[in-house]
Amino acid sequence: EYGLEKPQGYSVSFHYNPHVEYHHFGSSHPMKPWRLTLTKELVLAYGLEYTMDLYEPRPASFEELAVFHDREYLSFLSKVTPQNAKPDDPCYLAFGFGGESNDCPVFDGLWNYVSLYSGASLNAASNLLNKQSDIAINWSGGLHHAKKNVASGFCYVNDIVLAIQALLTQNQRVLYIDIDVHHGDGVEAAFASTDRVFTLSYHKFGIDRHGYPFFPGTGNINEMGPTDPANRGKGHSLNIPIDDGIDDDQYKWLFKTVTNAVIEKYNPTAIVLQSGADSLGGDRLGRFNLNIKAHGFCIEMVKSYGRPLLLIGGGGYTPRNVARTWCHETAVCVGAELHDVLPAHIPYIQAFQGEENGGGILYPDLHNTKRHDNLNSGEKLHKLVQEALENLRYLEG
Ligand code: VJV
Ligand code: CA
Ligand code: ZN
Repeated sequence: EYGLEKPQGYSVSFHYNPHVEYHHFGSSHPMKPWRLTLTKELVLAYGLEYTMDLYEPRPASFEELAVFHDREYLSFLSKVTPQNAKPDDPCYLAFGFGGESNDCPVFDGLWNYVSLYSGASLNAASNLLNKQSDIAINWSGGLHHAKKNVASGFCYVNDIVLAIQALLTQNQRVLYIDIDVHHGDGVEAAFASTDRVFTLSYHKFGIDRHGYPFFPGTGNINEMGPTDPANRGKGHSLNIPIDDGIDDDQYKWLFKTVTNAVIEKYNPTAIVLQSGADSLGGDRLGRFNLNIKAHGFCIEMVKSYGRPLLLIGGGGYTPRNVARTWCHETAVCVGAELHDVLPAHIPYIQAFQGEENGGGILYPDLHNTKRHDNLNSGEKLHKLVQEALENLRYLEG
């Protein structure tokens, strides 16, 4: 009815527990789990549920999370509530809570929230392991900043690390690719001492006019993981620092050139792709100028390698465009083309209507909705690609 084609031979699974959407970080906090409701409604309105296997995963257990995280940290996470939290407790700050930015607030149901999104990533990984799916999707995951004993940048538990650890039980080499506008520092740090995971992150990097680095402040081109030759993880990270306002053609060229080279050289047996939607134009926290189809191009390209693929969410702070993008990328996975005019019967349709909300269509022009000047010259990008390819030489033993 909406122009769906037959799936092109890929078995796709969708892992989602709707309880995750009812959690609130606080009224003006940019992270809004409600964007997952909007995403799900678009996916259903286009009939994409008939083209995939749907799973409603159980929450991850304490023991499952302890495969990566420290028990003391998890025990704190499982007990803290807005009522019993003591912001002056030294362990509160040490675990990444409070602080002046309040990036990681304590909210009602926090433990339930982290167990739900992590359970979905673990469920998706096990579907790839037992070959039930070629592509497994969890839009509620992708919380790439969490460390083993510290919450950071809206992330409390690192579902990506947990999923990669699961994939490593049957895969010799896992490639992690991160197109969130922020550096995937937590995943990079977790696998800094192994050559069995290669991490590749594209992100905004630089210092603003007030002297503050763009969060988290790491991920320059020369950061390739440990340099100590005794460390097995040497040269197994690649960071692509990008400036404000990058456009569709530049990003697609950059992504294609560098990602192709990494895949050819590292030859992974499974790929995990974090598809943070804060790299879109008009994102509340982002700085890039990408349109939905340019973002989706990255998924299309990675899919074309035909390796087991775990596709997960991440950032994305303009909910209507997060939903559009992840719906489009779900369609890319199953090989469907979607009609630009949104189906009329979508719940929350008003979130997509009106000039400022994208005029009731799936692919509005997001270019320069936030007027970030493009600070990436062709010359700078060519030099960046050249350096990235040079860094890849460290992969040869
Ligand atoms: O930039 C930061 C940390 C500071 C910000 C400035 N203060 C003064 C000091 C600390 C350095 N944090 C970032 C975190 C971004 C996390 C991105 C997560 C992901 O997309 O990569 C993956 C899910 C940041 N940027 C914007 C904010 N924090 C922000 C936090 C808020 C807020 C508004 C903006 C927290 C609470 C409220 N508003 C109410
Ligand atoms: Ca990134
Ligand atoms: Zn982000």
